[in-house]
Amino acid sequence: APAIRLEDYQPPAYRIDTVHLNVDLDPSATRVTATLKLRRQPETPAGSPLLLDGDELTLTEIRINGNPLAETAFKADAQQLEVSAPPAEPFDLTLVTEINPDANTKLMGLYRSSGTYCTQCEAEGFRRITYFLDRPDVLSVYTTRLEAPKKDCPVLLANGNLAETGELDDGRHFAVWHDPHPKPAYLFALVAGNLAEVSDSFTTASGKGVALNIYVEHGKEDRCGWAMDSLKRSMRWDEEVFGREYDLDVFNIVAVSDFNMGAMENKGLNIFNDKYVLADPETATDQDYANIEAVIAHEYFHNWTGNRITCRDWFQLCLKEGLTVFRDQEFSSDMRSRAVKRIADVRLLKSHQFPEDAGPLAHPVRPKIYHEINNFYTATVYEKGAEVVRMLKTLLGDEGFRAGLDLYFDRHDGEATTIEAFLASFEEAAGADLSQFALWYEQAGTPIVTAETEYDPDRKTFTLSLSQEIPPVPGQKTSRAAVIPLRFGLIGPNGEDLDVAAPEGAIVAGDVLILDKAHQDVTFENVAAPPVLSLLRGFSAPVRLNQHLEPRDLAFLAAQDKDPFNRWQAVQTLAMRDLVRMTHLCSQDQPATCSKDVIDVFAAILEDAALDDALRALALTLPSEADIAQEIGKDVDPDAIHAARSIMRRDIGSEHKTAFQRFATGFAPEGPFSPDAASAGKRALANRALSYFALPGDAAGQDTVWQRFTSADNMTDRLAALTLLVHDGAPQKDDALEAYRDRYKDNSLAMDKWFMTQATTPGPKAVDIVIALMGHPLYDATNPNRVRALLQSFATGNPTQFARADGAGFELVAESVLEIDKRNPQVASRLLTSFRSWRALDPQRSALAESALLRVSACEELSRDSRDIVDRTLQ
Ligand code: HT7
Ligand code: ZN
Repeated sequence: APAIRLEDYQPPAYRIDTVHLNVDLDPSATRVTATLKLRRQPETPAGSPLLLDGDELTLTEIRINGNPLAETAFKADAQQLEVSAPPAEPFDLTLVTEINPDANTKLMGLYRSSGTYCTQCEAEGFRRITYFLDRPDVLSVYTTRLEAPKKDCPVLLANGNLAETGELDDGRHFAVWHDPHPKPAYLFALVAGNLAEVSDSFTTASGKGVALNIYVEHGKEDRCGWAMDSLKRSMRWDEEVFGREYDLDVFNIVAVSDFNMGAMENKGLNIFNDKYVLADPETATDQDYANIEAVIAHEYFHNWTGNRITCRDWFQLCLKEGLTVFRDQEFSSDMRSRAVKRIADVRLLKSHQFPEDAGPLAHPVRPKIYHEINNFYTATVYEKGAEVVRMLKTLLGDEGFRAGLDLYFDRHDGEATTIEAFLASFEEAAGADLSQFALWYEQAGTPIVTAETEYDPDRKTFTLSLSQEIPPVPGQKTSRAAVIPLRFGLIGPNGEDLDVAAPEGAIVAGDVLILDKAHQDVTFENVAAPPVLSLLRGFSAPVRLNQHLEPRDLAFLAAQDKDPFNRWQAVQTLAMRDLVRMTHLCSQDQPATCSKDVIDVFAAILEDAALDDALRALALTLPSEADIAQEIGKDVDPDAIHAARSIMRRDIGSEHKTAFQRFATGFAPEGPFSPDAASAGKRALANRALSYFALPGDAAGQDTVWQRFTSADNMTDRLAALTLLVHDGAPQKDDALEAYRDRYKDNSLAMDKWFMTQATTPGPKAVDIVIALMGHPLYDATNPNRVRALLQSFATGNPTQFARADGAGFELVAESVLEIDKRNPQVASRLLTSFRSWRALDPQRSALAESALLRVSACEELSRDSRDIVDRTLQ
């Protein structure tokens, strides 16, 4: 496929002002009649050909201003329609296409999920419905008429407000939806099916009533309460925090069970993966509740950041995604504990985005080139994109940030725009120069910030020497210094932040130091005694911090830092250092034990009753095996990492057995289940403690886990217990798996957790288990959630078995990619990204990974999606 480059952007030659769609639904032969009001752009010479995008389309009729077009006047193939000499004046183009929803296994365009017709048009799915200028800078007003048998499809939905409904002959009926807000085609949606409706309402700040509906398969109505509650809170929050009101009479959400991603923000008609809608205590974990709240909010917030103001081209994807992730993170922080949310977000960033940015798939937050846009819905665009917005807020302060965003909304409402326009609004409103800051959008790779300190007891000065560099990444050998806001504190001996004086201009907002050169020294005067530096508080920039702190300083920060993020970070750093040391010992078959520093810091956390429960649970969580692999960086031996981490868990657990027992068994929230953050925090702490109390091989401990499993009144506890039993190879593991399956065999989302638990079991049987489960009657290789639960979790959550020393794990995933790619390229290419860190493995393993990748690459029929990933991964 040809490369698409940002520098080649050209505005469209024609625009489409209105779109009238008439969709006559049929499972295998849906007829779409599209009437487009086209307008030649003043810069386009009269008579210039009109080129419309298509994908797997069959054109059956074409008319201009009502007159059928001569065969010589157009060329249509499955991919493109060319009208050679369209009228110079505005004209109506009518197209009739026929499509087959049942045969659409890519889940892009119009398809059926469990009998329900639904669409997914971002990024380029609308061209699978009709020929169109399928690009985000063509904004049109849509009117959609749907027609279907009433018995099969009592519910007919599209974007906007309902304009008309009516009955037709032969048991058919129709509905007309009109969306007054001009939008790009990627925000188009329709849904038709036999669905249950859960309704509520919302009154906007200016007093407008909005009907809220969630549509789900019949029988799932009572699992929509949390999603509806999250939606209403999101709507209110966006009014209160960003001054953004909703703008249609109705907001519809539809949950479907076959969906390539999490959800989609189609105007007025969000379509969701049912995983991000359905929840009750019996089937959803606390994490599921938090995810639903965040995804509902995210899609709702897109109404302003994405829909009212959209992207000029797909290179600007972070304009809507980074900003909207930032907004949903802020929402969740306000709904829950800010510190806990920040730690969770940074963990995600470090575990997903940092490896992406350090490997062959690295790209800037705003890429400059792509072959397949579907492969750019990445952690870099989303998560790093959100971090860049967060830094903007840190640099400009709350007021400057809000003023910039208000200007952006005012100035660009109804437009398709760019990162430059976004930054210009902040420059103007806050009086800032963001030209150097803009590098965050241009440069790939994670900057490494090195910090060295020196205290001069005679002059009473404390000097901080900072430097930054980005290691080379594909296509970027050198880099320029970025603007890095470093939130910091100098902590005195009693744990108080010192009130220190620093040179003019180096510091903003009291506690943020700006590093904007390759090297920079900052000297603080009148510092009475050597302080401990707490740097990068709140993870104020997406960088790797290289700062040597003595174990006693880390222990001090873990106990004293007033910044909860850095307290957590100090525990992680201590544990990580020790895990790396122990891994080296394990890889040489030498005895390894956990250091006293780590044992002691865990004691301090356990004893600190003032700490938030959820925060305490996080502080007691060891870095993951993938985190350790990332820290080691080269010649990675996943077995040694697993061994080291298991030893650390054992040593900490046996050392603090009584304390862990206390939390494990006597700490459940009281009363009936509630998903609120405080109750979830208690469960998180109890279950974390249980994992240290019940160590592998400890019969009494595992009996406690079995009791928890059988007596749990909620999914969080039940799944935590199941995972411990299965992953630790407890004698009760088979009984537990069987009991779980019997309980949940009719609930596919709950069964996904069963598949996932088994797929992530460390130990040599995992590959065989996954292969056996692929033949399980409840596994369905055509459903993306099932594939993610079994294969993606295996590839990303079972490092020792995916990277098994005989290559069987790589083979399994490569074979599966080839199989899935024939049906659903997006799901296949995402699975393929699990190979992205293959070069960091030890030579034997990396050679095996390479040969698996070459096998994939050798397939001539590979989709554009998978071809792009495999080529870049091997480069
Ligand atoms: N904006 C949505 C992206 C999305 C998507 C992209 C490609 C293929 C399928 C997709 N489904 C949803 C999701 C979001 O960020 O809100
Ligand atoms: Zn989004």
